[in-house]
Amino acid sequence: MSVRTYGVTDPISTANPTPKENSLNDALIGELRSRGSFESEQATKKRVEVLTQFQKMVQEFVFTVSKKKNMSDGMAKDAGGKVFTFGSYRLGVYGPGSDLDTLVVVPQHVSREDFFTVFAEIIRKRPELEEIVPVPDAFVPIIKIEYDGVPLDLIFACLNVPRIPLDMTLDDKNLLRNLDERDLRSLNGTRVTDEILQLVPKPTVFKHALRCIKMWAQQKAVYGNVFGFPGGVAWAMLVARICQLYPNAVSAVIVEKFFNIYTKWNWPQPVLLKPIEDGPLQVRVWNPRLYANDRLHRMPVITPAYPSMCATHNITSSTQKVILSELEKGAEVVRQINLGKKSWSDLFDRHDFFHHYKFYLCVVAATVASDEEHLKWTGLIESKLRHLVLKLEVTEGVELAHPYVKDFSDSYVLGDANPSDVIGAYGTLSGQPFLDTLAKSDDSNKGEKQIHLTKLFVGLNLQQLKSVDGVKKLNIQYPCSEFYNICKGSGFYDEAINHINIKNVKLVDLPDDVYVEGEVRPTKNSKKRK
Ligand code: 3AT
Ligand code: MN
Ligand code: MN
Repeated sequence: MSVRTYGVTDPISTANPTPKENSLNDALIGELRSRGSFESEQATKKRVEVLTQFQKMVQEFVFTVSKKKNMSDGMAKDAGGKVFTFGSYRLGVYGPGSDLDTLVVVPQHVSREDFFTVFAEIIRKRPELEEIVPVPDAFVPIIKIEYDGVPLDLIFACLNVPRIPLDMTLDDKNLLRNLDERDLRSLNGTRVTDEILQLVPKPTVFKHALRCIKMWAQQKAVYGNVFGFPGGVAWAMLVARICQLYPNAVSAVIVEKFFNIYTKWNWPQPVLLKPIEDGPLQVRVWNPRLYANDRLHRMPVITPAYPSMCATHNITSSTQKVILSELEKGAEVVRQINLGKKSWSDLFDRHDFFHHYKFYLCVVAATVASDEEHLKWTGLIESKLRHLVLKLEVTEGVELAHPYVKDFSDSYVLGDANPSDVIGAYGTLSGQPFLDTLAKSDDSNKGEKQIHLTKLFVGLNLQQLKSVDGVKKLNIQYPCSEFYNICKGSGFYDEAINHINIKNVKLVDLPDDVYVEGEVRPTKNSKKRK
């Protein structure tokens, strides 16, 4: 039995699992396994090997730069260098499709520029390297690679110390003194995940419960920070808090309590894993008493590592309603599972987003230029989508604006077609015949002029607008034009190649590709609507 108290209150119950709970837990893990949540032992061994190789490459990198700075062999060797991980791998909830999120930590005399030149050169020499995309100008500068079949996200942090030994840890907040903002951001991922793991009583129980919650959230389309839902780290902290409250429970019980507790949670009371700490930096720590902005957070989930931040600041009034409604449904399913009337697989039923609403908005982003140009443009638009949602939420007649957490993309050969005709047809069922007259991009027509298209959806719940002389029409022109202004004013926008357009799409006019295999699309005659 665990004796230490984890978290900001005493536990609710320290009971050990009953035989029934143990068997429910076995069933849960079996269900996760059959849905492909876990990767094979061999694939995991491969990840460990790749990390070992990168540890060596990082030491070679630091050694090379140190020698260039005229250090002796001994000093250059002692300068060290170390890889840390973060993301799903570090949390122990990675699957076959996961990448390896890796942080490279180096001593003070090695620069970010060295990372993108000297270190990139060391990687490029390896025969295992399949692809490398350095993105030095990103908010968190990154080198994305594919190495021996494993995708890696490599980020970089330089600490204000002369040596980074192999037993180095990142928990000391004094390490953050006098660091560059980019180094601080890079360190944050590892520092947060490391703390979360230290703050849960039983890591394995936590990991299995989190796998379940992640799978549920993904199936219900309530996973994704950019779109206004909790992301991986936020869901992890939400699960971790339940683990603290039930330190001896098995994962199945954690999942049950998760739904019971968060459906009753007194939002905006924050979810904390430990008391918020002060620290040595001139940076803001989350504090709703001090900062008006922090008081706006609807479902605050606070990161434990200094400087504590709200991981869920993107949640809007609509996405909160959607999350709470899914939590309610989850609580009911779990209740039925406990009664033996349902099984875990019922918890993972796919959402009905593309059946549920009468009206949708379809945001179409298009680029008549390279794939990379389009990627930049859609990245921007996705990151701004929640501003459209926020504007819609305060529009008269809109009860709910529900953003979908995934985009859909296509590329065509433009030929003689007019981009605005293509964009006009894109995103609807009725526009498909016109699109079918164009050739889809493939390897054979790469030299011809291409149009790349991406669509995003927002489901709308509308209330009838009554005015003195009858029913008023909903006017979404204002939120849409505001959204266009945000996107076009962003510095990413290139008038010559980028386009953005929002259209109303009725349920029966949704395009076919939003439905997955085996899903029957709604038609005019199928009157089934909730
Ligand atoms: P997978 O198993 O890899 O799908 P994950 O939780 O590891 O799930 P990611 O690899 O996408 O997800 O992200 C890992 C962390 O990297 C999460 C977040 O702290 C950080 N991160 C991801 N995308 C961004 C971004 N665009 N900007 C800043 N930080 C990011
Ligand atoms: Mn990852
Ligand atoms: Mn990643």
